[in-house]
Amino acid sequence: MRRYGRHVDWAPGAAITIAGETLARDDFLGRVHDTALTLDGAPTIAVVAEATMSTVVTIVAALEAGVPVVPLSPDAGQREREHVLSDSGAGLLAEGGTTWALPGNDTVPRGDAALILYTSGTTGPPKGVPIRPDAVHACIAGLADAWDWTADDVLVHGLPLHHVHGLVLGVIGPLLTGSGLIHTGRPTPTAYAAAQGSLYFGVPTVWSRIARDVDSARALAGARLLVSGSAALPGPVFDALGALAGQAPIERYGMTETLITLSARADEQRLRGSVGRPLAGIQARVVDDAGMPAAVGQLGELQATGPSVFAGYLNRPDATAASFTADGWFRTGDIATVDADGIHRIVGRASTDLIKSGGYRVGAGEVEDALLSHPAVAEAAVVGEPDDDLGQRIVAYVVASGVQGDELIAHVATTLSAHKRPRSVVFVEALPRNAMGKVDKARLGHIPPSTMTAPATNGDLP
Ligand code: MCA
Ligand code: AMP
Repeated sequence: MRRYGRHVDWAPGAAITIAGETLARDDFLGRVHDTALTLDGAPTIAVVAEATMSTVVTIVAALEAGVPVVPLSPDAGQREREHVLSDSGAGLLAEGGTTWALPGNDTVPRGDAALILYTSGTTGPPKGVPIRPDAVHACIAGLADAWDWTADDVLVHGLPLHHVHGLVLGVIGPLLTGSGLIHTGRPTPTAYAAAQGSLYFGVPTVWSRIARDVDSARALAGARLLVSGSAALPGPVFDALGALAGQAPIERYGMTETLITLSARADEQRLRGSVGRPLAGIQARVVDDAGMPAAVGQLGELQATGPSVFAGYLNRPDATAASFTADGWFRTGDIATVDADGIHRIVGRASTDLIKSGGYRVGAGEVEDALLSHPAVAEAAVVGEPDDDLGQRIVAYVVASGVQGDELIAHVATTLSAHKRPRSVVFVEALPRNAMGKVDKARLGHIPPSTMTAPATNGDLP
């Protein structure tokens, strides 16, 4: 271990490549160290998380300097960006190699988080999740143990850098384990195939696109371990990769709030649909509706506790209180089973208002609010419908007049972010409601649309 700064020991190791730019490990850490010196004592820094070397250096340097980092989605619209900047109290903003002070915020005292990541709930704007440095270390140590992840590995992925998957696992992971990193810029099948690494990360959409691209899938035959996470890996994709790449991916499960809690192990048999066991230091339990441990094989809510679980949302004591049980376990909201061998399966989510599309968590309420902010929209209800490529596609049912579907899709993309945009808009005369007047989302999709639907060119899959 070589010590840089006061806060982190980065491991020596192999080169770092970000979207085509490569630096030897020492050169990378040297640049990080120089930048960290300029950030000493700085307030919380928001970083527009483009997949570029200079952005990665800035993020890692802030971590080294002990300055909390708020990664911003590069495609965040104005409303989302303003919310994240004001809610986090970031005093600096780094974008495209330039860093400037955010007036009004630069004197806000910073907390002790390494990262503040924003994640969606069922309603309202995204919530800030402060992630402690020791939580990051515990998570990577647990994954290194489960996956035999060492400095001999070269990790390949092309995931976005404003979430746990791409940033904590995908960038900080290599810097703590010593493995090399090739970030492919975008997670395309051909880029994954060309990289020829030993360890690969992807969301199910990425794995399913690779499985459909036979040559790229076959090119992964030399890899040591393929890992899937962020959403459920479809069984046919698991099977196809097993046949084409000679190995199926292992699955691991986690949340922004908890980091990774469960994973299949590299040295165990690969089981379709299983997310394995708790990582070292993590405890998990499946609890029935009465709050009692569910019997083996029975459905219940997955709850977790351990060193990588967060302590509470930023500025949201109400949401924090609702997320923990009386005995201090985090309520994931995911429905799971555990078998007699301690192997977990994720079966679904308790709320239909949290959508997973392409591995991104999107709150239905957030998209509905964005749609309602358009003057032509009177009512809106948003659901996730099954999709072969994205897992779930965001579909909006709206009561509106004088507007086309593509305009509403663009409105959401520019207000929130592109991945939160509905892939299609269905215009209806009225939303189905129950006796209490609440929208009955179970009946959406079964109501006759009115004459207008969004044209298929706006993100509709064939
Ligand atoms: C299209 N675009 C638009 C519009 N339509 N932009 C503005 N307005 C519009 N109307 C643009 C987009 O900006 C983008 O541009 C391009 O079209 C395609 O965008 P998108 O549809 O998002 O791409 P996709 O191909 O469908 O994306 C699939 C994906 C992506 C690559 C798999 O969903 C993805 O990266 N997912 C990863 C999510 C993830 O990492 N989740 C981790 C969180 P451009 O090409 O310029 O971008 S979960 C987590 O962290 C936990 C702990 C866990 O378990 O891992
Ligand atoms: P996020 O907070 O964006 O990190 O999303 C966390 C959510 O992703 C979890 O609550 C799960 O619903 C989902 N998730 C992550 N990994 C898996 C997995 N391997 N299988 C099924 N769902 C997953």
